[in-house]
Amino acid sequence: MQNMLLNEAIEKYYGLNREDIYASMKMNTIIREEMKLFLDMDGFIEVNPVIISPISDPLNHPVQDPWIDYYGFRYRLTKSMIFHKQLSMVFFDKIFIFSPNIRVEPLDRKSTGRHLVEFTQLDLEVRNAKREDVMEIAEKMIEKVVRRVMEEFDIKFLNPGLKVFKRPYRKIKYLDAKSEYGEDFELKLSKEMDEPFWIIDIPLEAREFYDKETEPGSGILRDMDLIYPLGYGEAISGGEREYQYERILERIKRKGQNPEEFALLLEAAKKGLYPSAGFGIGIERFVRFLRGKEDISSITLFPKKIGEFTI
Ligand code: ASN
Repeated sequence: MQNMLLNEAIEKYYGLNREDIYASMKMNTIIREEMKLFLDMDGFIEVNPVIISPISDPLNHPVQDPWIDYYGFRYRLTKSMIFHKQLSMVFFDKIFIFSPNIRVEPLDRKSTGRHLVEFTQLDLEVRNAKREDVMEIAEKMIEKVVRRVMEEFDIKFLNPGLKVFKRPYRKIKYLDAKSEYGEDFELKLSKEMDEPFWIIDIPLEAREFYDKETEPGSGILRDMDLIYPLGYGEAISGGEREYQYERILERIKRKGQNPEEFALLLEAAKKGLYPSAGFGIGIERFVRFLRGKEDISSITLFPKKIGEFTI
């Protein structure tokens, strides 16, 4: 069985269109290059990715939590470097990482076109920053990437709707969008718009415990998602962070999570974490959007597709 699947996977690999996969990987290279240039110029330090650790992002939806036996300890594979970003603020005031993430997503996400089990996000964090500061960074960085890509690429490799988007992007409150468009507001709005837009003030139940509440008990967070237009969906998620021990503990409990699982973060918070804000932007999703492709696995060399045996 395994051999049969492996043969199939190899057939598929050799069947890839050379010109097409080259364009995607070139796009991926340019995105990283421009992001790095932009962030270097803005005083950011690139730090190393963490692949395994006793602690990782719990996420807000049911995702398997794969782990390895690390000399008898349970080390998780990174789902996002959120906690390492917060910890890094002890030494740095602006950091970024090209961070490989593993998320064994539920099967019902198989047909979204924008989920890969293995992907890379450009994850960044800024000490003492507000949500609006990092939103501005995101918009400027995206503009730089789009300009370069439009210069460099033959139109046939680009999304026909691609242009330099007007800044600042529109901001829509989560609850307003939901009451106007219903549960499926994100996709509906994404299909309707031809410019990227922000969803802000996401309520607590729709997010992880680490994004900061506007004020204790408000139930609304100082966070945001960036949504691509033309139906491409979520690009970025991020926000300001809870950094005080009591607040983090309270938020973990409110989520019904086990504080012991986050002992490492809680211990650090007792010693003192800094306030910070940051976000992550998926590189493969950015390639998919810029290239105007339906399926994210078509722009990745060794895609790990949900529920599929791949190399
Ligand atoms: N990178 C995201 C953030 O900074 C977290 C995530 O990927 N879930 O908020």
